[in-house]
Amino acid sequence: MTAPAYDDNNIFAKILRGELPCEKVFEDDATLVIMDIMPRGDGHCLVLPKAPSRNILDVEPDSLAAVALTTQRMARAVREAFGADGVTVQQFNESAGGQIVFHLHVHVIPRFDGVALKP
Ligand code: DGP
Repeated sequence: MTAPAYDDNNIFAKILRGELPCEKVFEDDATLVIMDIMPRGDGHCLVLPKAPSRNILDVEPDSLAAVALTTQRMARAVREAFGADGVTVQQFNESAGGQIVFHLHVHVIPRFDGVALKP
């Protein structure tokens, strides 16, 4: 099945273009990390590639590699910054896969023993 086309009117594309505000955590040539506006726990942030891709199904390898490296960097950073016991890394693809915003992003969420994520 052919993947749907990338729509550059999505919210994260607008944030990447500077048309909408965000709470920026980290940025390099290929990725941007922002705080999630609906956090499921303290320190919940999102890793975005700067290059347009809808999700894991259409992302280019270089962009995916950059996202993976930034995700690891953020997982280590939030564990340290929040004194977390663990880190949840989560990513959704297409509506059936739970995706709501159609620009690839990876959730990075600090976790604490005995503390459930907010729904
Ligand atoms: P999902 O595509 O299922 O991973 O859900 C989208 C996530 O993006 C959700 O956790 C809320 C977050 N989000 C939605 N709109 C915005 C926004 O305008 N700014 C930020 N920072 N996060 C957003």
